[in-house]
Amino acid sequence: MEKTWRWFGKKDKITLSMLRQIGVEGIVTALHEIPNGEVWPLEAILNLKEYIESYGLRWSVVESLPVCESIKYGGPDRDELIEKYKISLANLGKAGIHTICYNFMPVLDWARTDLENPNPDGTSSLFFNHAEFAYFDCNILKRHGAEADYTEETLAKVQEMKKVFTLEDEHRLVENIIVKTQGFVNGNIKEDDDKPVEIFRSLLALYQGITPKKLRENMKYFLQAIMPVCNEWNMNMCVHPDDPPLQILGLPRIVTCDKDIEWFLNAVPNPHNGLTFCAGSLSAGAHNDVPALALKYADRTWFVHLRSTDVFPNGDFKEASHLGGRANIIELVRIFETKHPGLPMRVDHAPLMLGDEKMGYNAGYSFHGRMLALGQIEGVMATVKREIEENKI
Ligand code: DNO
Repeated sequence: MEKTWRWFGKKDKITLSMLRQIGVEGIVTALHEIPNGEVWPLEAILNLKEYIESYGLRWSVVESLPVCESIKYGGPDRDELIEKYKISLANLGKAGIHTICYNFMPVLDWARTDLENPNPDGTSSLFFNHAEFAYFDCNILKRHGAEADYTEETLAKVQEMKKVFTLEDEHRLVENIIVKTQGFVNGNIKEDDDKPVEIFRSLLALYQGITPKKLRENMKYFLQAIMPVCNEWNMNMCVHPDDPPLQILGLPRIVTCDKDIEWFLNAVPNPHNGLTFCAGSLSAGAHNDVPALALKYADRTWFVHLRSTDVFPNGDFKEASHLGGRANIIELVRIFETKHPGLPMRVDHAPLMLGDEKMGYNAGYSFHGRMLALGQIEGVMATVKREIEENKI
């Protein structure tokens, strides 16, 4: 696998020369300054590509070329937006960048309730607490009918929280769930927006009446429309699974499990329509057998995110060590190295450690934590390489 790293552009405090020193080969990035829905000009793509190459690295993957909400819910301007998307894709193809990560999650990209959940060793990790999420949904967002989506046990915990939660606790949940985890990935809510909850409510309203079936139709419509450009420019589209792979906030979520993946791959049976195999997202659903999914979908995978989670009996989950948790990364490396060698791979969502917490990195994208994880994965890759050379697998 190619060792890649998500880098947030020239403003990222983690510089390309630092990445070169720690053995990174490929860069995963985007033209973050271009608002969602606008065309990515060829010149801007080439500029960034040359900059990356001047450090002896390559621009391996675009993460993400965002799909606008209107394409997802099927708004009146979706054809116009798809045309723009096609131009951006062709420009990336012309520049020699062929792997595109995107997602089809309505409104909320990934969701966590705690960005610094302490570990006994002094590091901290990302955490998803169902009861806190329910508190946000029922008491802060005040979504109509939200209570019906939670178990009695969870609602009882929400009642307990109500007795002790301060405004500060509520602010922290809003920041974690819809601001700090979202601003840098999907642009729906930015760090300096003063009324994030109101903005979020109006975004949710766009999906009223959009069933999973409708969202699937819209995904198929989008994929069918862009496939001619993908064929022409050899563009591999790889959808990121929903994170967590569960139904949340009454929104339709359609990339959560084996059946979902099978559906979208068969709906548009072109190899350019593929998957970002995010081991961590998939592992956060107790219904997913992650190595079995890797075996089944390795040939339609174009990009791999390696991370893992521990899922607790009540469904809460925490980001685990890259060598632990339920994703089984060691087995995943074996599967991808034998079934689809050479795929770009990046580590994801590592702990905050050794001063990372003071650096203001984007949530989940620490330096020391990711560097440690990359070292661990390199060790696994070297071991698997040896196993292959000695015909042991
Ligand atoms: C979170 C990321 C996601 C991912 C997008 C891809 O850390 O894995 O935000 O980049 O969903 O479109």
